[in-house]
Amino acid sequence: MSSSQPFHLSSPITGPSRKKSRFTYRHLQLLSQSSTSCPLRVIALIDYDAFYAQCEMVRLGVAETQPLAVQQWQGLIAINYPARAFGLSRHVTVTDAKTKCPELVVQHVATWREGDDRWAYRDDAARHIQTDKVSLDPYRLESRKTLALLKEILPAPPVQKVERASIDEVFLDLSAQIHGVLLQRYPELRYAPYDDPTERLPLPPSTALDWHADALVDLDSAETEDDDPDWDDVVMNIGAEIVRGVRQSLYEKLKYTCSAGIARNKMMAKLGAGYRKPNQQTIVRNRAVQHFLSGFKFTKIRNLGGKLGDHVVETFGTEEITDLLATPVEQLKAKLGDDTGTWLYGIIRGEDNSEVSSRTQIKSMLSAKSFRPSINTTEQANKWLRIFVADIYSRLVEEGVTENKRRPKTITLHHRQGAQTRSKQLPIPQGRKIDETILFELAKTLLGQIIVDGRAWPCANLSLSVGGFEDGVSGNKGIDMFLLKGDEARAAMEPPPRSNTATPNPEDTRPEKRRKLVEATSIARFFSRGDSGEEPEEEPIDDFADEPSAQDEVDTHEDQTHKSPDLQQQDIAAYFCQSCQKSIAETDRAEHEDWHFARELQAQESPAVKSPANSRPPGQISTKPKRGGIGTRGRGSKPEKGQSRLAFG
Ligand code: TTP
Ligand code: CA
Ligand code: CA
Repeated sequence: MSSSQPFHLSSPITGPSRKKSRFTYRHLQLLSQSSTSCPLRVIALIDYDAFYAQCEMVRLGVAETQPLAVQQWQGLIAINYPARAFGLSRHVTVTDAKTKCPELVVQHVATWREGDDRWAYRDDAARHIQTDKVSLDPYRLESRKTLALLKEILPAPPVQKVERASIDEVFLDLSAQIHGVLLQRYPELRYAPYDDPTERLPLPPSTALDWHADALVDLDSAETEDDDPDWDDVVMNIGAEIVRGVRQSLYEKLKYTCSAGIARNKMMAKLGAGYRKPNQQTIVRNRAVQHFLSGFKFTKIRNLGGKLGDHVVETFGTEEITDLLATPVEQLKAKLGDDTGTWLYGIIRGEDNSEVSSRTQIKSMLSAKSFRPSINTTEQANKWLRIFVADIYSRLVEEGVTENKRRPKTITLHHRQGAQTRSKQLPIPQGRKIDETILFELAKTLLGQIIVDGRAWPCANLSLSVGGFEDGVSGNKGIDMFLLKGDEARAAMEPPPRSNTATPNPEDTRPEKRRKLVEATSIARFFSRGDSGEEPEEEPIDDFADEPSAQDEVDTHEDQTHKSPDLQQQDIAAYFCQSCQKSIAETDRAEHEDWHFARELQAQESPAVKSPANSRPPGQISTKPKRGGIGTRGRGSKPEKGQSRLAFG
């Protein structure tokens, strides 16, 4: 059997005269499964250049060389590269920008305005900060268009693994696709001698790899360009080739340019993408990781841009990765907690085995407005609630809520006065269609509850969010589904094929059957959460709208007096499960389809990923610090709003 030892890149298997690769047939097998413990894995991050500015250029059909900036109220939030050549940046005022670059096209973002039922581009928006609210819909839609194209270009899932990381960023796990290319180009890799997966691979041909015009970051001090390549270099080279093709198609079909980073994990890919811009790709080979990292402050790393990073700086009195490298893991653990300490120890060594998760789905939607000056009446607040509802509802429609593909369970109103934030939450009644009227009624009820508590006015910020999304269809089809059209969508909606084991009767509520159903459901849930078991992420969009500073985090200091109890079902709607040929209560639909999904997954699962327990490499703990790792809610886990905002650049 194969070795269950985790592979350490830092301890290459070298001999006096190395005739074999450091990698084994088992590593190739892990590559084909996009395993996060595979030392040959290749991850890419695609980040669109001056994204909002490009969206406007495409929409307005301006020439590529035309300097253009996107304005939000009195500030600039995106500046295209021709405009950057004039020294323009986000910190320049609109007036200064026009002085520095007289031919600059300045486009204000679209806004919602009280009384209108749609956002629109308006010439007078900048003067209406008090009556308008920014709409990011145009950019969201473009973001989705590019994502849909990406998914079309890449091989179908499960080989394809794509994760939308923010409005203009997408992670690709290219491992399985590269595995296919490798076997095609190097047939000698197909069969392990003596069927022994621990056998080391033959070395790749020693001819120099052609990196075209790609940026390569410098190698670690112990490495030289004269060293013969090993398979980790070859896979990066193939990854670069794939990404080059993807970028070309994005440009040819949609006219968007992007920069990309290609590396062994998400963290290094993200750092690589920022290395050379615009319209370039950077490869961080394994042999260059440590040298590349030493050039960064750790606060530039994903998840370390926010409070966690600040805390680490305070604790260790440095921002330099190099300084932290000297700190023993025990000390990191003692100061930061076991999980966060271990995670940080790995991260500064360029280790990150977080998964590229295609199952990321929108988990909440938020619409917010900061008031300057503050507002003082229910009437004023209601006007904003109406806009929030219209904003959220249009996004819900896009997410397939009207077709009952997914629906949120709760609605929350956050209210800020000075530094104090309060929020109230209500369940969204099940069993009836979600529309603007019901959302508006709920929002007004929530506001009423805040008013009853007192100290409602003056109010500096209101935000409305819906969350707790549940699938109306099985598995991870949410995001992908609405990108599909017509027949495609119908085909994808088809229930999973019957498996050849006996079909259970999910209506059967005998304890044994019930228990199995629950188990299967939790397996499906597990898979839908990636390997951490945490709640899936929020909508992966950095929502800067009307939130000019990171201090407006909405979900700190929550005062959720109304936890959402499940509402009693009045009318029990039913749907027909094609696989079971049975009618199932609508309320049980998600669970039922989860069950099919879990079965399907189990049937498809490759031997190495038999159960959730070994979807992580043996002997390794999660690289993600758990929530509360350093004693504060949410720190150190998924980037919080503020963190992602800071890490955004
Ligand atoms: P970024 O990817 O950070 O920047 P960018 O795409 O404009 O430029 P680059 O070529 O350097 O990647 O952000 C993506 C979009 O998010 C950006 O076009 C506008 C928006 N954004 C804001 O609204 N406010 C901000 O503070 C930042 C950083 C971005
Ligand atoms: Ca960008
Ligand atoms: Ca970005």
